Amino acid sequence: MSHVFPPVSLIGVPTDVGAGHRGARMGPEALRIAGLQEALAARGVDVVDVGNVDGPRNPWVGPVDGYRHLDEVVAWNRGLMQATALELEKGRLPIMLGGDHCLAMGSITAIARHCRNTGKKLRILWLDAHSDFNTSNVTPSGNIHGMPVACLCGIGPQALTHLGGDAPAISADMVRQIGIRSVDPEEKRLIRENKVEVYDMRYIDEVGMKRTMEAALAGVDDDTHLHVSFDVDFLDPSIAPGVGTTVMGGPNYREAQLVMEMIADTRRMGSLDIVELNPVLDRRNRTAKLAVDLVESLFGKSTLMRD
Ligand code: 5AB
Ligand code: MN
Ligand code: MN
Ligand code: MN
Repeated sequence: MSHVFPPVSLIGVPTDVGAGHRGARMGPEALRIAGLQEALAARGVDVVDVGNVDGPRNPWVGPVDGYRHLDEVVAWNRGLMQATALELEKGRLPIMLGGDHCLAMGSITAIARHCRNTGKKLRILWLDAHSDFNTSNVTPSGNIHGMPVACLCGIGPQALTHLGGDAPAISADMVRQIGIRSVDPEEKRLIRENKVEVYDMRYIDEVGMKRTMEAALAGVDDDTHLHVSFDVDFLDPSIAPGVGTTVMGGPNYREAQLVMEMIADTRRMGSLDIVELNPVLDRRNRTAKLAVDLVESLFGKSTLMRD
């Protein structure tokens, strides 16, 4: 193998309290059954499964003051923040097995603090059909999985913006969003106001995935911690049906694989969220298997003779 990856810890986060569909809570098991740990071990990665973070059940009630299940989302993220910090302190690369995308608040809050403590620059690649930059005033759904980037940037309820003590956990200039094709009107305004760098599908169509990734990875160096937040709905629904919020016109298999290979080539990935996988909506665990395949590419599996 061309290079050795850091040891990996799989952290299950069986939550769907942030989503508009139930079922993402089964995502961690689906990823395990699809053979994530075995696939990484077969690539020579030292990988342990630390089990699941605990959190409250999904009460399945409507939004209150623009937030659905806010207390539950806070509780899940407090637990995950601690679990993530523990693995980072051991020098391990945490992989969050989601679970809905609200969990990125807990993981990234811990990762950002770790970067501050170790003097690393943080770069976040947000692979998603959605920008996840809504607030309680503008959200069309109240679903908090549509709000994590805004909350991490300090825009949101105190309980979520201050998960790690101080706000904001990150600044918008750390974020690169790739694959975006569904942004709510007011969310668009917030994205522009906060100057989030977005590589939407039109950009990818016009410029190509290779140059998109070169732009998104520009400036990543030896002192960078690269965090990948992989919302499975990033992928075109024709290859990834097992998600709650499908949007047509996403990256195909080859484009997605190139994304992962180019991230692997940087050798700077320090953490990964795999989110929004919903086994209830999947067919024969196909989307979970695809996610595992793409994670193998993130860990250096190449289609070409480059190993
Ligand atoms: B996901 C929508 N913008 O806020 C909203 O899957 C969808 O984590 C959010 O990207 C999708 O409800 C959240 C319409
Ligand atoms: Mn999404
Ligand atoms: Mn998302
Ligand atoms: Mn979704």
